[in-house]
Amino acid sequence: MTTADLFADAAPAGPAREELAPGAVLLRGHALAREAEILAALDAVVAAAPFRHMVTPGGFRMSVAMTNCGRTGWVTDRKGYRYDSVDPSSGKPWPDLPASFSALASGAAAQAGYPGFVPDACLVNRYAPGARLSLHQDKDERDFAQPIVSVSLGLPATFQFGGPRRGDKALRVTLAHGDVVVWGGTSRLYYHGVLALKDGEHARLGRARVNLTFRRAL
Ligand code: MD3
Ligand code: FE
Repeated sequence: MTTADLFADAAPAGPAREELAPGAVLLRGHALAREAEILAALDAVVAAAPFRHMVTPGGFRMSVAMTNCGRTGWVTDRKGYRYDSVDPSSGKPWPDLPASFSALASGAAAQAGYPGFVPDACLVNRYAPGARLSLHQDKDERDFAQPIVSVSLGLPATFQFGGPRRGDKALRVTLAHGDVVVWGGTSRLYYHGVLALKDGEHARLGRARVNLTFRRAL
């Protein structure tokens, strides 16, 4: 038995740290070390604030189902996009950010070169087969100098990211269970989206992809 054999199961598929765009760092498999803790915390968040399909200001029902945890959460309805401390479905505050979520996000940000990142919001996106997120910018946060940390769980998805203008040529990258991407610096305002999820079965999450998006919103 060689050292390579011992680590065969734990080794990420590509390089551990990959620069996708200026200021954007992909940490392949970074969330796997805390997988059980993260999935248990996710179950507790979803039990307290169930997934729902929100409506865009233009009146379209989003194919991605969403919920939030943290001091504030991202919401959309006919009135617009915004952060709100209250879950509009229940009238109660969003569940607290689990300690395991905060530790994962802060640790990944530090490893990517953004020390001192403390998220106050976690948007949880659930994709069923066919669900997609069209090209957009994240502009509802107060301080664009703060990075965004994204954690992919469940089925793999094709993530698309371009540049600062909608028409900029977009690159594609597959994000798999446990992959973490930190978007900071110049890439923070890049257009990005997720192509329609391909059907499949994931050992832990079934026919779904879940993405945790950590932000400093306020
Ligand atoms: C690149 N979510 O919730 S996370 C979103 O996979 C969102 O659910 C996607 O885009 C998802 O707004 C992508 C990766 C991500 C998040 C924010 C970014 C990439 C980003 C901000 C700037 C550039
Ligand atoms: Fe986004």
